[in-house]
Amino acid sequence: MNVDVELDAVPAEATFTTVDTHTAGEPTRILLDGVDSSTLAGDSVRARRDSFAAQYDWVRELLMREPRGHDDMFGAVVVDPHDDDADLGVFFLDADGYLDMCGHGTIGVVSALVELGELSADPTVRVETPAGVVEARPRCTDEGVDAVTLRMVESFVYERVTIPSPCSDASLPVDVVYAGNFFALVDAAHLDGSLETTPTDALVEWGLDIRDAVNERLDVVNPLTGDAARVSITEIYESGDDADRSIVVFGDGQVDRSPCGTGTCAKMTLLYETGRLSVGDQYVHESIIGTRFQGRIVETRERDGVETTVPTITGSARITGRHTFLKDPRDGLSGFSLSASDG
Ligand code: PYC
Repeated sequence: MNVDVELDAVPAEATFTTVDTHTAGEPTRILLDGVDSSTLAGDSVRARRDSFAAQYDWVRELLMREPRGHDDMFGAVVVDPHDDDADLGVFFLDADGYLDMCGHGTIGVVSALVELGELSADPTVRVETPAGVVEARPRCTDEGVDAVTLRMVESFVYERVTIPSPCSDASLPVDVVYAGNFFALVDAAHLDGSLETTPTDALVEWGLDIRDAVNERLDVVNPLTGDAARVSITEIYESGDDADRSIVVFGDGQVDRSPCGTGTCAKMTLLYETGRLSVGDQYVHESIIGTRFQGRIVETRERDGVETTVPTITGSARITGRHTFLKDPRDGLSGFSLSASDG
């Protein structure tokens, strides 16, 4: 998404309140206060996200990037939902931009808000996201929220394309799958080396090259909404005995430390479509740091000629801190990255 920020719209002084969580190792900095949500126009959380991006992209840069964040920081903004049936609205941001849906972030938001007493731990909490409404079921103990199960948006296999391999002269098959975001899914067996032995930097470079190559070849249009889209995430996966494993690369080279909620759904949908996972089967997905989500396909549907799955994922988040972030009027640095292509 291209965002034009009017620099003179950035106030000299500002204060923001966040609660920070990690879900299976991946951070979510949740903005609770500091942006007047009545200025976020639009008749959906997606439109409110776009309104935020047009007016407050500097807030994303301030909170996600250095010196308050870092290149792999991830965040969420809690807003009023538009959907009458939803309990809250949430959209997602990172050091580079915005994603339509995020599983680890939704688990973080629901866990934190319930533990802070800002959301009642009803059996089902309906969360409106830019990709649609997802249902969250927090599992509570005396100590707080132990885990959250999300019933995610419908997922489908979009297309299979072949691109040049980023690391050899061979060609590389890529499955493009929608699960709230469009993914490029690649079997690590088709690349040089395994996830364990290949340096993370190389996997990140390949992930970005693969995403670029797929976006060059495909004009993606979501068949369920008619919206034009881009592949935003690459997932390089390998199979294991008791869990499948993957590395998930997005943004300007961010690596998800969690097994990626939407990525777990994309992988399950691909396995279902190729007959390797059945409705109801338990699926275990492991991240690049060894943390896990459990998943399941609970339903399949046919909509407008598209075969879709309804996946669920379960994971745990913990609060890591509560912050009051300041923008001091003497501070000329409002959020920078050493590696971001736009500075
Ligand atoms: O959990 O869906 C997810 C996600 C997307 C990007 C980072 N995490």
